[in-house]
Amino acid sequence: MKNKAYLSLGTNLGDRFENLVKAIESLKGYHEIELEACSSVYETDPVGYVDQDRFLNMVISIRTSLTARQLLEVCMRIEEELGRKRLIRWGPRIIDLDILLYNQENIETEKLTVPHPRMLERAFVLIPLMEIQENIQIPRAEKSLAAYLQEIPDREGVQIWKRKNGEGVFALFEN
Ligand code: GSY
Repeated sequence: MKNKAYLSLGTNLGDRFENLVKAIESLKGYHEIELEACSSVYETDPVGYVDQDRFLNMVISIRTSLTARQLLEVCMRIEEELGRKRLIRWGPRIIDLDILLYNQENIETEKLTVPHPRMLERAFVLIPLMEIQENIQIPRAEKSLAAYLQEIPDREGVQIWKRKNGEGVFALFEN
């Protein structure tokens, strides 16, 4: 499959780990999507609206024959199937599936902006992304990911929660 995309997953409601597993299983259920790599799972302090529970976050890379627009629709469908309700804009959520990167493309439409507009400001995205691809090139970025990360004050709020290749149910994510 010719396109490569990176997705960010986040959850802070219900059984957070199960939400991640279900989202990844759903993505793998599409024959147009091939899971390539998963980061570890991180527990992270909420960013934005801070009066809410801690998140589990991770990043995955996929290969896909879907266009970016189709991939967005798949992500939104999975969010809905897992029961996400959009109540408070930055508030608690069962699952959030964001497209970070799609090839090296710059996409700006009403529904989708890629690279994700806030990805370089979020330690909960940069840390798992760097784990799976440290030297990734981000369109229009002027510095390395490590340099962006150094500028984020709350990076201590991102802690490893389940290490990749660790024991147990995390193996579910492997191909
Ligand atoms: O952008 C995704 C939803 N979200 C998150 C998140 O996934 N993790 C953390 N730590 N804070 C967040 N704030 C929002 S909104």
